[in-house]
Amino acid sequence: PKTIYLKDYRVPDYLVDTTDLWFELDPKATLVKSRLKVRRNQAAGVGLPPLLLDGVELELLSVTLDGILLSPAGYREFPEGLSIPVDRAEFLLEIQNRINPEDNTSLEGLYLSNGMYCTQCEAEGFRKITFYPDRPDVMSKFTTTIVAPTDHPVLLSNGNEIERGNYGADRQFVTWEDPFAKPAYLFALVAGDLEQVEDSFMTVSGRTVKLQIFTETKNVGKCDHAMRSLKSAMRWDEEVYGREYDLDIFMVVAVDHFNMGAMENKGLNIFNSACVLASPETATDSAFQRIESIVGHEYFHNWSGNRVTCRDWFQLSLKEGFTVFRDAEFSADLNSRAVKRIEDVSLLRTNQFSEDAGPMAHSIRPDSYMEISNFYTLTIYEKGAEVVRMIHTLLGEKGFRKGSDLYFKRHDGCAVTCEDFVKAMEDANQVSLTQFRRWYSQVGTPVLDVKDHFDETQGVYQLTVRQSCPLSEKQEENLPLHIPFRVGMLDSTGKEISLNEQGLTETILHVNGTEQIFEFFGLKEKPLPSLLRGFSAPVKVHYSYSNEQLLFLIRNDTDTFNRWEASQRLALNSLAELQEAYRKGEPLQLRSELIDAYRGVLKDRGLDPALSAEILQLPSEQFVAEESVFIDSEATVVALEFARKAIAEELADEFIRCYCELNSQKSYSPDAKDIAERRLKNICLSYLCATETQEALDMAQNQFDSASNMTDSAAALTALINYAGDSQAENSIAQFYTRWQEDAQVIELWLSQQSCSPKRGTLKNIRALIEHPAFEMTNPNKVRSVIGGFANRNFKQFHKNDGSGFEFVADQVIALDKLNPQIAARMVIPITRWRKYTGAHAEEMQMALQKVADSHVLSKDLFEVVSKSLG
Ligand code: B3K
Ligand code: ZN
Repeated sequence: PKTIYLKDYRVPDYLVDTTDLWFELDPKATLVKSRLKVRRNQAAGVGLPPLLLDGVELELLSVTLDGILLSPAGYREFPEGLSIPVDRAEFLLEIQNRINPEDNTSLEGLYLSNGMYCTQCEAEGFRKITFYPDRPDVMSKFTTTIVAPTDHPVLLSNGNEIERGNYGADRQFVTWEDPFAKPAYLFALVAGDLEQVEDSFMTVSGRTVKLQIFTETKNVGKCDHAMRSLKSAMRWDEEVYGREYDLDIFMVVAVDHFNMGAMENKGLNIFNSACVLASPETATDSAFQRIESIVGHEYFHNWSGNRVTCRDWFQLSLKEGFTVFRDAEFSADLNSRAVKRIEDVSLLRTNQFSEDAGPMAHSIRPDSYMEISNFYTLTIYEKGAEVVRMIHTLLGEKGFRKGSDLYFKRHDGCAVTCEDFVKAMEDANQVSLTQFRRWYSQVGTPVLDVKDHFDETQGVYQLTVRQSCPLSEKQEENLPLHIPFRVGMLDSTGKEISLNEQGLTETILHVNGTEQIFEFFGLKEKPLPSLLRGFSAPVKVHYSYSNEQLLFLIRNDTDTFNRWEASQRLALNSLAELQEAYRKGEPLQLRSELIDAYRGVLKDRGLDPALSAEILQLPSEQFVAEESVFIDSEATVVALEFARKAIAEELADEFIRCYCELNSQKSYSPDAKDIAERRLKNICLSYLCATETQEALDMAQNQFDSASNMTDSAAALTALINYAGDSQAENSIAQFYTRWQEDAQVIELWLSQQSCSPKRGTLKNIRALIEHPAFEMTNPNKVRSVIGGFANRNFKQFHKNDGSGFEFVADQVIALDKLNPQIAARMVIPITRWRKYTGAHAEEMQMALQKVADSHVLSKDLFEVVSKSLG
């Protein structure tokens, strides 16, 4: 496979003004006819080069140019496309080809899911449908006719329906027209026997938009939450960004076989069922929240992605980073802002930071790739969103809005670059973001080393900030970044200190050099700094807080995020000590500060339960691992298990009291307050069960037997799986399956609960799960539940010292690659991080990876990841 470079970007030679498509659907032989009005792009230069079209796995039937059928000598077909010599600057090109949706297990292009036809074109899936200049800077107006047998009554595509009727005796057709020019990656088609849930939305200018969610009949009762979320998102985008919806209809379709969460196709969003369907009985609180945020995310793409799209795929973060930032703010406005921030930062630090430190590290605007599908990463999405958030921080709410207004106005209907986004932000605010731009091109997680000094006689407090970024072959030189560093300070009574005459207690320090000193005057005593409040930049901060100071911050900081952050640091310090003791063969003992902190949180009735829940959670094994220079997996597991149990035993009374207080029987609502209370309650239950006492397990069993919502039911089941004796655990697993076997979303949860269990998730059980009738290797959700759950979230079993976990994953990856390369390339990631492990452990991971490399001719997707990790 060859590498594609950003520096090689050239504007397209030809543009396509209109695209008329005709589909005659058939599982094995779908006929596709396309009619393209093609025009030479003057901006590309003089002369008439051959027209190059992308096409993969297509059976070409005919090519017609301005009505003249070309003989095979009139064009050249090659493995991934078609080249047609042309002699005029404008022409009508007609192509007919056949495709096989049934055999398409890559879930890219046109494929079948439970008998329903659907498409996924981003990034380069349209070329699996027909020959086309499949690149986002070719934007065209699409008209689509779908012909299908009558057992597929619902026929959908982008835009508005303009015609329908019978086609012969036993077929029907529907024609759709999308008035907005769009790149092929936003094309969509759906055909099936679907039911619909309908509602409407009145836009700010008084237009009524029809809203429809399509799904299989059995799921019509699970669409309410998505519909509510959609309407909230439409309102929010009007209010916060001044963005109105632009078509008369907005459709959402739920699909069971889907490679990712959802897809923002113009007017016809296609969703992974797991990201749209929910009811209190079947979906957990986190599923409710995920649905709200993904529905918002896809809806927001209509402006940040569709109306203004990407020039090329190196600019992916232009739409994804911005849209993640938008959906995060949407969720923060609708729920608990503090918790949303904590969750997002947690994800970033655990998973994006490790991506930065791993073999696939890239900047948010990468400069090369082999397979673009591999670059739908946490770096592009989450770090990209952090970069947009920093612009927001630097410009302020109003300035940012001025910038986004200008961006949308200037570039509406265009395919643009990250540079255009930054430029609009600059121009609207008359500021320079020259140095800030380095965030787009530099790889790696920056580190801020902070030291302080207090001059008692002068009352001057100095913060010395040094920035650095680990170098790698990806980043041989790092220039200083512009980092907005939000700080506050506490005095010895826990009160905030004014940092200037106006009494401001918080400030943003502009860190932009390698080393800088910031001074604060008129202080009576040495303050305790509260650094990087709200996680104002995606960096690591090193400042040596004592454990007493961390405890003080947990209790007194006014920045909610930093209270949580202090609890994480305190826990990490304690875990590091336990690991050290374990390595030395000394007796393990957990620090009293951590217990004191947790006790304080459990006793503080005034504290927001959402924050209590966050603070009471120990860092995950994955985060502990990410924070270590070299990972000792055994010591990591031992330390966490020991800490969990010690906390549970020490605070058992407090956990029981808190659990009982919150264990009400009120009816389910997915609002922030109720979610927080359920979360706190279930954290208490989980700690209690870690003691493995009969009393605790009885509580879990009771909750499992009587739960009226999936959050409580699933939490109880997890506790039983992880801590109850074999027969009690197995009974619950079986009972749960019997009750929910018909519900795909619940079964996905059930699968992952087992594969993530440190106890039950032994390899033997996981192998059995793969053979279970509920498992399907061609369904990415099931693969993610079992294989992904095991490799990403079952640290203990996956990292077993005999290497069996790695080999198992390698075998699955090999099998998957032949079915679905995109998913194979995702599942292999946990074994590519071998360089961070020590000794035999690293060797075993490397061997498993080598086994994948040697197994067969790898897909482009898998080849890129494996070769970069072994190299
Ligand atoms: N834009 C899609 C992602 C497509 C991934 C293709 N491999 C979903 C989203 O980010 O909204
Ligand atoms: Zn997106």
